[in-house]
Amino acid sequence: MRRTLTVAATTTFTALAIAGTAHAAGPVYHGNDYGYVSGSTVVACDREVDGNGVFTQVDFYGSQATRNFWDGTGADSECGAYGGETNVYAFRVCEDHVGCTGWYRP
Ligand SMILES: [Ca+2]
Ligand SMILES: [Ca+2]
Repeated sequence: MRRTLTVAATTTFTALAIAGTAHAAGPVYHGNDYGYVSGSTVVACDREVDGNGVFTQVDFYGSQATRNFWDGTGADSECGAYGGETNVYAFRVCEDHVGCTGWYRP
């Protein structure tokens, strides 16, 4: 009985750690870089000319693996946009070699 209770508590803590941050009303910024999820579209925008790529990392509902959606063109006027991504649970914006924001709900 004691063992069962411990496992349940750990699972709850993990869920809160991922979903506990604020919901995103607009783009989530990492410095000048940003990303967001709008409907079924995932967007990543690299706005810093520094050699570090930018991607929006998406966590999906269920057992679907977490995936990275890159701004494949670097810091220019175009962002990376990927349609048809349903089932998004949470996302964060990451700068390669630097780090990521916290997780946000779309
Ligand atoms: Ca950059
Ligand atoms: Ca770009």
